[in-house]
Amino acid sequence: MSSASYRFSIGPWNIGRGADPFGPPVRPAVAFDDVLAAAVNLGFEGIQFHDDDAVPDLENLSPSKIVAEAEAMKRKLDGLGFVAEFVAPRLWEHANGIDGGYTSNDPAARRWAIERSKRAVDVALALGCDLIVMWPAREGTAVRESKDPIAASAQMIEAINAILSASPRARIAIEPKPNEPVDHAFVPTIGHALALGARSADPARVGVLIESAHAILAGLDPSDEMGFALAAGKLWSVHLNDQNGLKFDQDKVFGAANLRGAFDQVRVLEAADYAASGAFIGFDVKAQRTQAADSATAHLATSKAVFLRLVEKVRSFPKQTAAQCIAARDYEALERLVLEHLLAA
Ligand code: XUL
Ligand code: MN
Repeated sequence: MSSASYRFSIGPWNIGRGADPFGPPVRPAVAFDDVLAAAVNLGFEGIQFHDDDAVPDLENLSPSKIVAEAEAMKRKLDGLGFVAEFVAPRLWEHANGIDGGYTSNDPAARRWAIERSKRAVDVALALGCDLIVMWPAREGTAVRESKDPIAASAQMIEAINAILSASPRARIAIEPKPNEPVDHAFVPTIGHALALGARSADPARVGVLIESAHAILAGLDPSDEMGFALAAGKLWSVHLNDQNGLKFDQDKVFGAANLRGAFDQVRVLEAADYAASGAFIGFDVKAQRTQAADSATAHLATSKAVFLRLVEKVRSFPKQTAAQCIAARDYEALERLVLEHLLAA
């Protein structure tokens, strides 16, 4: 079993303002420097970026100015002992991406999406990281007949190849999600993401980021999704969180809805020695709308504490007894063993 220690990462959007579709923000905006201060307090060493988290207003900057600003950000991170984990092109908030980026029906929007993604590669390299996270947010449909799924698949591969060709160092971690903001996404599961990667120009540079809630929204078990990716050497980041059934993307505290499911995710990460791979543990969790501003990082602290408690639970699990249950095919006894272990102080 792994003795390596885990590295944790945070994205600025994880300290949100409490807005939801039915109400405006309820907390003041958190300055990026305050996100870094929170990361220090929480013991997080990696920073996850959208391209415009790292270089605000990049749509209005020249490519050389974008790189200069990203380099300045890297100096700030270096000074505080942080590393950039990844950069994700934020296509879904821009007007050009209103009907999707890579799979938009508008060829000019598709060209924009690819150009912006190449700029995200520039930002990543200037920040000293090589990982691009592709969350294909609006790559899908609200009206099924509005797009051609065969063409969409080819367009996704075209975009992946364009990003790979931007730098021989660039790697892509696709973060699938089955719905929201679209009704049906073109890349809903890890299987879809890995299949696209396999069909790309350089499969060795395409992997995945698994978010627990996204797998649950697809009706899948996050730990099995992780196992599938780990078996292929493709799990390059995780967004651990939780989700209470099939509804809007809740980004709940890790383990808050299904502690046993969280245990199983930690179990598979431990079994694969994920920590030793150097990849980060991120928590894509959201502070509740009711939370006061001065304690709006509690959801991150709790997620990390639960994760570390579950690492201990996995390491202290009575594996020999479990193996005997399995050998005897006494899965009722195994069920009891797991539940007693989770309930034990
Ligand atoms: C959306 C989601 C995003 C990505 C990064 O559901 O998970 O936060 O992780 O943009
Ligand atoms: Mn996520």
